[in-house]
Amino acid sequence: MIRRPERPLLTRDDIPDMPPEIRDATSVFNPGAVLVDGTTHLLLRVQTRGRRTFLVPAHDGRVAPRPTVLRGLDAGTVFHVYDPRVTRLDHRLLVVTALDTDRGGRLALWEATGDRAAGWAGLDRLDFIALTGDHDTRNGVLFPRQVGGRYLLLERPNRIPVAGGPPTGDAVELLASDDLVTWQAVGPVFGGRPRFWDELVGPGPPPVLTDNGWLLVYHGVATHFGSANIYQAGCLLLDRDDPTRVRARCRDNILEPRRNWELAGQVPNVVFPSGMTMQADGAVRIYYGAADTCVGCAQTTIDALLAACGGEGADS
Ligand code: BMA
Repeated sequence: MIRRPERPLLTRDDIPDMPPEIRDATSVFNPGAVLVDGTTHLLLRVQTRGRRTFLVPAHDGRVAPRPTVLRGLDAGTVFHVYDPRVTRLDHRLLVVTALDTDRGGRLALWEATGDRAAGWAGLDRLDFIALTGDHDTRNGVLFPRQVGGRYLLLERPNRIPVAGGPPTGDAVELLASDDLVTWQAVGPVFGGRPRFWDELVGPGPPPVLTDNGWLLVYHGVATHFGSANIYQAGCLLLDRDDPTRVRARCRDNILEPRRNWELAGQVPNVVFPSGMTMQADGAVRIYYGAADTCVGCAQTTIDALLAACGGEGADS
């Protein structure tokens, strides 16, 4: 993967004040991404000095003047809505976000319903559709098409307690739905690999259908470095018709924190892939949060990612 640009794509300096919600933003990271009519639209996670979280649309270096309006959220007490993954499905833009609630982590599914003429692909307004369940979970992402007549979603339940922090997890699972509202568990998909780069795992951007199956970029966390967890990116291939079956999986990570802005920030040593677009020329762009502080972009190709699933070619 090649960082393009070499510097952060977006930093807090790119976030205009949006009083009363955002003044002098602290950080911008973990964006969703989607290509609409040739333009890459991002949905940014912006954090304030009050450690409040807002979603903000952006494209081509332009950032919307107002945070995304969230309508109809029905999930009790919600402290934060964060880490959006944007999926284009049948001409709809659907978004899965994590929720930080008084009962723990949940996943919410939304539809982008803003006025497209406003220029933000509808991402300036999200209408709540449903929670994916009532269990503690994070890192949800919707497939871009139905499989076997059903909608599919990957999630990473939070089943591992963490002293002094929210629980985490080392297993990604598949859910299915007929109507996007009620979700049923299908089964486990992949887990962490203890003692290696991806001990904890979570799905990243929406999976992409290739001739070899569903290509999924995910994040892995190495936890065996004392207090310094290292967040990296990797990829694997899931069976086209039965995405609970892993066909191939990278051995090495494909992107790891190496630049100063990935190594240092609110949370050090983090690259967190959350958006991915495929350009007409075959280039793949992966958008990621760096150190929970800014947004990076790294470029590769589908072929290079497939090769990495076969164990070849990590050089970044
Ligand atoms: C994960 C999520 C992400 C965050 C990452 C690193 O568990 O909370 O939002 O970027 O940790 O702090």
